[in-house]
Amino acid sequence: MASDFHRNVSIRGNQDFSEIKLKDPIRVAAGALGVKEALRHSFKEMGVVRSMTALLDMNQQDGFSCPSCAWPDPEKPSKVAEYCENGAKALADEATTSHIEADFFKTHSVEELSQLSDYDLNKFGRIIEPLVLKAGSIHYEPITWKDAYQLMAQEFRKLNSPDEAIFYTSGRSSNEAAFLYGMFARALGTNNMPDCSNMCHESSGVALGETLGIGKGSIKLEDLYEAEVVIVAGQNPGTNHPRMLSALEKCKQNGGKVISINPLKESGLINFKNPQHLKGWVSGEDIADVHLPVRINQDIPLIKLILIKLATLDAINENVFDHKFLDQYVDGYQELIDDLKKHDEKALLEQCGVAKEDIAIVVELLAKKSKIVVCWAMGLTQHKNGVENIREYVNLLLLKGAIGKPNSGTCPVRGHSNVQGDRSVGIMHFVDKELNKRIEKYLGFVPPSKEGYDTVEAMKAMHEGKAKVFMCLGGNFLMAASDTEYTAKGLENCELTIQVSTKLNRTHLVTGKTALLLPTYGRSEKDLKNGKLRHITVENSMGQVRQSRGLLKPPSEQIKSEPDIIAEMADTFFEGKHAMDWKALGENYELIREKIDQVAKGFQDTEQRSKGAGYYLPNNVRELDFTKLPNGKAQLTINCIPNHELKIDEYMLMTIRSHDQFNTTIYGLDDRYRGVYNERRVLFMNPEDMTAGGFKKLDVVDISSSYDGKLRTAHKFKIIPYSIPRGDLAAYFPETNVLVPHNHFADRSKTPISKSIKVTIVKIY
Ligand SMILES: Nc1nc2c(c(=O)[nH]1)N[C@H]1C(S)=C(S)[C@@H](COP(=O)(O)OP(=O)(O)OC[C@H]3O[C@@H](n4cnc5c(=O)[nH]c(N)nc54)[C@H](O)[C@@H]3O)O[C@H]1N2
Ligand SMILES: Nc1nc2c(c(=O)[nH]1)N[C@H]1C(S)=C(S)[C@@H](COP(=O)(O)OP(=O)(O)OC[C@H]3O[C@@H](n4cnc5c(=O)[nH]c(N)nc54)[C@H](O)[C@@H]3O)O[C@H]1N2
Ligand SMILES: [Mo]
Repeated sequence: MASDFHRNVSIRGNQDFSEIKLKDPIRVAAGALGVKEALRHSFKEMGVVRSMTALLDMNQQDGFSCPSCAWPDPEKPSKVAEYCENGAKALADEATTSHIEADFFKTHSVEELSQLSDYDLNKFGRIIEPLVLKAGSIHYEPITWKDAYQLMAQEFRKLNSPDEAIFYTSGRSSNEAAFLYGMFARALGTNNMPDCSNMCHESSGVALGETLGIGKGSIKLEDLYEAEVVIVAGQNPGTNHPRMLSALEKCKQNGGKVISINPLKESGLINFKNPQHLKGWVSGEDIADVHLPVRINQDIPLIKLILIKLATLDAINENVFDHKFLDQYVDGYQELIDDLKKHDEKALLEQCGVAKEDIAIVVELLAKKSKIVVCWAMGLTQHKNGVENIREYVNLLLLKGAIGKPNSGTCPVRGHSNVQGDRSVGIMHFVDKELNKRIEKYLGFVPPSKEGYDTVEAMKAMHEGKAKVFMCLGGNFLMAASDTEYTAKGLENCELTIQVSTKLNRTHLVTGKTALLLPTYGRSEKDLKNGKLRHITVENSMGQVRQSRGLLKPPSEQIKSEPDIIAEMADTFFEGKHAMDWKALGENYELIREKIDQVAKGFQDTEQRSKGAGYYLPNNVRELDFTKLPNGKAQLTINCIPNHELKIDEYMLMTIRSHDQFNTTIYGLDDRYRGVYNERRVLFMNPEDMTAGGFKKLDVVDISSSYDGKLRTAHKFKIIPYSIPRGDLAAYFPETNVLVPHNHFADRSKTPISKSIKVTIVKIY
């Protein structure tokens, strides 16, 4: 019977080792090799003509916005292509000429496909027609769009409460798609809108909201050019945001200094050749002037120590901190200074693991300079104290008066290319009362006022059988979320899972009883409707909204745009009886943008203003307006020192990205910046720890975590000696997500603890 039918699908796929090769890490990021790699990948996936057409259009003002990261484009675009190796790879991955043909799933069952690795799954190419995996079947089969919409409507109608439906969003969707999607969830009656941001920069949003009154960064791209000091903490720009290196290079040419704070000496920060101009081809130079190899999750003791030393200098010479700024704009100065006095400098030094001499260099730099920017990413957010980490860096900026002024401020470097825009137009699990009022006024329905599930709660609800329908607008929830086994059970508990996707991934194989796989356009593709070329809008990491217009021919006529799919789904469900005219919105994005202007905060005349370089959304920090915060001031905060209490045989593991992946999409098996080729299941370990623990290079080990008495194991990883602080380990995400307990996450932001997992390792052979 279908009800007790269970598909025998694997959450791991193939775990055989390939022929690993180790070389010295390539320390020079980007440069000619980066360009060569980008072109090699593009030509292979897309062919020469399609590649060159697309690459030259990417990130130009009337072209399309890069589908890779959210780093902004320069105000004056360069004549040469404004792309990086990874942007080119992301593009090649989406615009690949490989397609999954109609009879592919007839011959390949989901059970069989799940035995393959994520890398192999991605290689099959684009999904080009809507597919259904019926209850009791192990083969996807084609379904008409009309029947797919009917099936969804039917399942939504069967729910006992709208809260049995969950709507996940990955961060690649356009503002238009995300807006319709978020409003559909609300019109159905739920705020169950987990998104990838919950696993990513949610800690930044919470920390910045509490201290500065807006959950976004405060700087514009140009601010970096003449900053005196840029701190890059917990971020690997050479791999994940390569275009940022050009901005750091400009900063250095203007005399600025760059400080890297990271357990690893990441390539790019250490050495960089700019492929955009001639000089870069010849001279590779270190971007970071100082590198502080902090131990994993010990940024708070490090920054506290720096603050204590600055406070000592300030007591002698009153212009180290900006007292005028502190008096006028900041709350909590005396409390913070009093708290700093309670800490023992020696203990802090020991805890952070950084050399005294290096800290002295940084203190001297910071004491003298006032135009300071802090950039960060997952190295700060994905810890139990992720919110506190960021607040501690904000303390530094506020004490120096480096907030809301030119060339100073906060720069949380976003991940997905439109993750910030999605939140701005209404993808959120929490309730924004002002937004709800505007929805009621301008969209004509009453949205729910009960908080919905975030990612962690969504996993739990599915696991406990409280959710019946799980829809994903992009992404790969199974592999991106923590605790893979736990999450898989949750997905399998659902009656219907719906994936709006471009490429095949494991969340398409480990599904609800019935599953829909709905193909959609990539960012680079032409969105033609009734002969008219449509464009979408996106918001970059610095709050700038601009248009994006694809130019490549989509791989099949059966593919639909995300707004089309959502609008048709809504129209079928409501049968035309809803205050919103879903059909009209799906056809005409200008109407969606009108609604966004009315409903989403800060959007105004988007149709016109998003042209060309686009426009900035309002940002109170840039105006030095803290009226929404207690006492109308920015907030200094007191943050506790993280205490991990590692047992004698325990290490601290961070799960990071290789140079050849975009999140769960694995482009290749090499990480040339870390010198590892042809293998991803590797564990980076300090050579002294290896000796102390009796491990040798390429020993194969199982890695286990044990939280709340539950043992979780990631099998078979090869040990690689690497320059990493003692006691710390690093391995790649998503292979190690099985180790991250679903119920351990950052306080208040609920971001999983993917960067500080306590583990033990056991040698297998
Ligand atoms: N090519 C490519 N580009 C991407 C992505 C991709 O997968 N591939 N992903 C996109 C997304 S969604 C995101 S969110 C970003 C992610 O961008 P990053 O945050 O740069 O990505 P991670 O690999 O997770 O790297 C985290 C960095 O933090 C350091 N780190 C870990 N723990 C700590 C700590 O406790 N303190 C400090 N100071 N540092 C620490 C690690 O050594 C590593 O250098 O990149 C985006 N861009
Ligand atoms: N252990 C550990 N876990 C992590 C992290 C970590 O550092 N460590 N990082 C976390 C972070 S920062 C993030 S952001 C999440 C990422 O989580 P997700 O956003 O859920 O994952 P992605 O791998 O980016 O999703 C890739 C899939 O998106 C689909 N796709 C690609 N482009 C499009 C498009 O244009 N439209 C649609 N509809 N679909 C598209 C493709 O089918 C592809 O397979 O993972 C998180 N998980
Ligand atoms: Mo992310």
